[in-house]
Amino acid sequence: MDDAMRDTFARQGYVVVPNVLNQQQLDDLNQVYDQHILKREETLSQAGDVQKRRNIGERDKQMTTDRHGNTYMGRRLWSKAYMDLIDNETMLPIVQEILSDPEWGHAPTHMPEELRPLFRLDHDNIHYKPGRKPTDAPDVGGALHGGPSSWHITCVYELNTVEPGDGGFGCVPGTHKPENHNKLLNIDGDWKRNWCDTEWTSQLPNWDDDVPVHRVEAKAGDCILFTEKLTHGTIPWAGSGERRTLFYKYVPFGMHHGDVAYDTNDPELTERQKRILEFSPCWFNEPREDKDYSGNPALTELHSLARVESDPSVLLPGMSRPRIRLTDETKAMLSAG
Ligand SMILES: O=C(O)CCC(=O)C(=O)O
Repeated sequence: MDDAMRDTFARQGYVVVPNVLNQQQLDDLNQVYDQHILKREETLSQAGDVQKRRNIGERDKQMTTDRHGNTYMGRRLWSKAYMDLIDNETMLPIVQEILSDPEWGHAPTHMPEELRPLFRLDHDNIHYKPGRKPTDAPDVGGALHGGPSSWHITCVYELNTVEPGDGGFGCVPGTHKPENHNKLLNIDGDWKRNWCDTEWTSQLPNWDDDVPVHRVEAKAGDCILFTEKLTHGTIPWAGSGERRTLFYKYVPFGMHHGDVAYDTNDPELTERQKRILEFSPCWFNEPREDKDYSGNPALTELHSLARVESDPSVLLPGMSRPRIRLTDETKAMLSAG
């Protein structure tokens, strides 16, 4: 990451990294994408459902076990080109820098230095929208979400160019910092749903001009990198072309988030890709209580240096530390030393 990019990311909470994918990579990714769209459209038209077109690519079940004895299942769009996105050569060092240096507020400060480079791909998402026709039903987009205490970051790969006014990724730059996020919290009304003026949605009339919304445009092959500390959402799609977007969401070592588990035994994966897909062997936070980890007790093992809070003294100006999700019982145990 050069200094200009680093400054932009620190100020806005996102940055567009241009020309990350070349034409060959785009063609290979789009070819697999095409097959899934065809499959999806067939299923939806048989079901008479023309609305549910946002997420494509159900997870195939692929049960497998890693060297720590954790079991995994689930993969979506999958080919050599998709595997290579796991550790894309342009994005990998940037992701590593942001997830391993506690000054950005993703990695807890008490994580030992040697573990910091070992970030993980937590899950991926795929957003698709067909080119819009005048007869299509209104598109309402998605609510704003994300906040300063999050600890994951996302690489958003655009497989088609997003033109001005098309929609897609939108955000409120600067709201990864509590000072700006609080300006949103102080807006009267449902600001999470009424954040953007489009043909089908309106921004609240009392929106705070200090926190303007960005509609982020990008060329096919660009990558929008954003921190999930940033308040962001989906702007309704008005483009005449298709929206084809991939989201790769990474967490620091030992930080549970969504915990989608990938097939780490695929022989086509490189050692580095397998490492990035594998669960951490011990943790600095605990999994969500709504998930069942009884089959994977290793995924609940706390690192011996786990603490209740990350030290805020190392943070870049205005940045927020990650929330360490722990049960009250664990907090009490750690606090008692
Ligand atoms: O680009 C978009 O549609 C927004 C995606 C989003 O909200 C997310 O990945 O959490």
